[in-house]
Amino acid sequence: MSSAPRSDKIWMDGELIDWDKANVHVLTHTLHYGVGVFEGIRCYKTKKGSAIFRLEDHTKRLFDSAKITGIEIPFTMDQINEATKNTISVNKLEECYVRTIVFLGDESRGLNALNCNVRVSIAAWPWGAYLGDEALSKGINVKVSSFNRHHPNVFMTKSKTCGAYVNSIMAKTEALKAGYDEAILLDPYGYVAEGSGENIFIVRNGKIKTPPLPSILEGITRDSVIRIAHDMGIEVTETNLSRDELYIADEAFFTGTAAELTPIRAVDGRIIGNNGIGPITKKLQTAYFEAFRGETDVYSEWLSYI
Ligand code: PPE
Repeated sequence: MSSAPRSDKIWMDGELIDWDKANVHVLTHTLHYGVGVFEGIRCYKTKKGSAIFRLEDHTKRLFDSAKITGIEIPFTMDQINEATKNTISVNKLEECYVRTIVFLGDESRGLNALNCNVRVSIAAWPWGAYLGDEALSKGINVKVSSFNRHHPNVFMTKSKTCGAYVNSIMAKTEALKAGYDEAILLDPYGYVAEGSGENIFIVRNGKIKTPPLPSILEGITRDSVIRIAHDMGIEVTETNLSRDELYIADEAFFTGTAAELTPIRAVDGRIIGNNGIGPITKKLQTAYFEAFRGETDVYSEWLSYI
């Protein structure tokens, strides 16, 4: 049996079933063509119990992804929100990662997907630091990928489409095999886009810059960090970043549900700042962690208690 983290029950098409019974047929349409959409969500332990971070925003993005991809989800947003909470509570998980996926069944062969059933599953499992235990405190070593991010008219970049992640996985695999921790992908025009599963920020001369939306996923952590930085009075500009601007940044970091707020300590062998976590990155990381742990009242609307 796999040693990957797991739990007891998975919500599938409206019912909670045993983890080992949550299977699909080999002719499931999404397995062949990647037409499906998903979400990654985290739930954290707080003083007032476990709380899901920005659940409603993740569910809204799931429905937006489905709309973009042309899939009609056979549940309401409220039903998905409730099912997410139930999946966490039935598995008695205090802290976990939630993977919701909308996929197409095995009712038709070939590219015509119109007759396939739309299926939904929600799984949750304990998941620690995404990029390794030391990543959050010491930073990671990254490489600009030889693969580019999608043009918005090739893959819809606002949708978390399953098949789009072939591009991310090729970039990640290339980076890992070359001895790096993660990849940064440039957009089709040559500007910095994002990590394989993270948005990216740099700090230069006390100001924060992050790539604009067209070629990237509209990250919920990205949005949270922009709000936190504004609230701290730090300027954030959404602007094109060139590869060499990464090299001369004072600080750089990734944001994502899985990666949380991970400092970048080197890019393509160039040390960034102090080769660890920079002071502004540290301040933002602390504030972000306090927000999801329910320690800051101003961000309490981001938490959905189980
Ligand atoms: N860009 C990409 C390409 C991406 O996949 C993610 C999330 C982000 C940016 C950040 O988005 P957000 O989580 O809303 O802040 N990547 C998810 C999947 C990771 C995986 O290994 O699978 C995640 O972080 O859950």
